[in-house]
Amino acid sequence: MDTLKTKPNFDINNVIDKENLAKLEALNNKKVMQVVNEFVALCKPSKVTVITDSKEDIDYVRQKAIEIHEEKRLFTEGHTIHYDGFFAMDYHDQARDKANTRVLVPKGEYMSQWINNIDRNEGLKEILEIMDGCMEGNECIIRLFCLGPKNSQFSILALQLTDSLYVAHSEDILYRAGYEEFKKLNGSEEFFYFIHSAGELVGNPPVTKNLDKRRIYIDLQEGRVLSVNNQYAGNSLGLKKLALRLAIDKANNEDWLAEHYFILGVHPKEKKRVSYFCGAYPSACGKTSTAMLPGQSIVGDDIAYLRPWEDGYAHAANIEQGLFGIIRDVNPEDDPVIYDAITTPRETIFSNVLITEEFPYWIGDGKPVPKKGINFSGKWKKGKVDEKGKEIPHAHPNARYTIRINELSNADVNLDSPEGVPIDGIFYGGRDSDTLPPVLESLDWEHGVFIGAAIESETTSATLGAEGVRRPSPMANLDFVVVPLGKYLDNHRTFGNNLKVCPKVFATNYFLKNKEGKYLNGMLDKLVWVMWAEGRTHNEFEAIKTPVGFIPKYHDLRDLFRLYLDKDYSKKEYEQQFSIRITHLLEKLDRVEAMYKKDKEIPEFFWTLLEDQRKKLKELKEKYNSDEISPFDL
Ligand code: SPV
Ligand code: MN
Repeated sequence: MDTLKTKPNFDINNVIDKENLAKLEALNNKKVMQVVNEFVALCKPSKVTVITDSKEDIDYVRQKAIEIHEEKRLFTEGHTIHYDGFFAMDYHDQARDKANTRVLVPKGEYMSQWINNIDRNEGLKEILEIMDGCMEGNECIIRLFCLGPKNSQFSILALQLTDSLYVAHSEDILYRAGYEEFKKLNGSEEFFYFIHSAGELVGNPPVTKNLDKRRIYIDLQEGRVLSVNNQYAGNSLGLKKLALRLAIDKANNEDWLAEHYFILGVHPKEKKRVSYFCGAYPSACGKTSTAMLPGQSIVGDDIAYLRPWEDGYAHAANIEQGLFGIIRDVNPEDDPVIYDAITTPRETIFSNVLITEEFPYWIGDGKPVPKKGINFSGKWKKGKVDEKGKEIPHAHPNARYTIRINELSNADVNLDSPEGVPIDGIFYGGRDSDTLPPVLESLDWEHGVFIGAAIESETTSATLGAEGVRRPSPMANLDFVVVPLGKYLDNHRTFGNNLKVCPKVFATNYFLKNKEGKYLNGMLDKLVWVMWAEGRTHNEFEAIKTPVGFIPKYHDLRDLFRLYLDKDYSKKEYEQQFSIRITHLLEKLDRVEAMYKKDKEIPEFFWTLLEDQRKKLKELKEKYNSDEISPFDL
């Protein structure tokens, strides 16, 4: 490690002018001043600028991002392009860095082995050394936001220091302004804070140079996250996945939920009602396409807080107000709403796509791939390879767009409601070629927690390594859970059990295949599963009880396919999709058992449910003397 570059007697007054200092002092918050003093002294920017909720201040951020080349204007009004660091196809800053994101755990505290962690003292020493002088020569932007709707039980305030104008600008699109909210704190220390630095930059556009010193350390004790040497939003934006981790810790100590959920408004045809659903899906398992189902409304696509409400329901709020969405495969046919929003004039940040003649191109946009342009690797032309000879695609597979949800034609009317929305159901979706049917309902809330805990996703040809390997992904939240898994599952259990109106829980699987490896469902069929679930939350359909949950009856699905997709749904299709595959289900239980056995203090209800399902599946097998039982026989 280099020797520390600490300048003795660093005086913040040399880098902040009177006007900016006055903006900070107007917050009347000692802790804000203390955090700013401490980290400005450590990071040593040459200038400190405080951004209030005023239009002038926010415009300043937009302008500065362009001025320092972290963003560049495109042809369409409001559109800009930002690039994250790229040195080679396997060495870049184009995605979340799981290996270097760690929870700081105080000595003697237990942490699940599934959660990447480091001794708190050791981790703090390491990252504070890396951060010493990390903003030298750069401007530090101070921003204040509100996670969740304002003036609400959901609201949590957040202070962000960053030297990335792209970060400060993205947060403006994605989060609710909070400068005025901080004043209402009356000096309270109840807020999260995030210190971020892109570190030393190279090139034009300027990108993080020292990716080997990229660190994202989560300090639960202080309610803060320190993040350095990165720009990619999933690593850099305090309010996104970094705040989710702090919120999970807080929620698990206060009996509410902070989850990696979308929030969807479901509007059944011929009924005058809307029912709200949350959903958690591991990546590439259909989360966005479910949140954006045609004819429905979106509250959020990534992170939700859930709290018990006076009406007996759990209410959920989107802690964000924008989308940081994967742009791959957004085209007029598959995703018309988003495509329309990001190809017309409005404030939109594109990241890591190809630019030719000031227009963006991405994988799966439905257009011919341009022969050349500028992309995340600099000047690009077809056939370009990295230093190891690996072909560089025209746009990165994880390229993104950043927009406000209220710009979408399917934005839900309750997007900013301080009450959130009452939740009727929760979906857990995985990727599984041969085990679970396309939809099933849990036997009760606790079994629903089990279903969420047992989500698995199969690897696909899109990632390196063997195909079809199942990875556990509890609540699609494992990357973000910062409390031991046993505590997390128990918090889910008590949360639901204490509600007067408990959400129904559903498992979905859009990826079931037949023996020849062909998908058994069409892309749009998920609308039918969602509508069946919605009906179930209103006691409208009967169901068949199996050891692993309730499955739909044929005639209900037949009617729903007719009503929503104008499609004939045959008995044969139903039978193929909804048969109970005993051996596969037992093998899944074995994998779940093996994973959780490695952890301490997994609650008893979890093991009881596991054993109960195992026993009943075996009984079923004996009774029918068959390994695959048709739903018509049940
Ligand atoms: C995810 O990876 O779950 C995302 C994008 O939503 S990121 O901001 O990288 O977390
Ligand atoms: Mn996410």
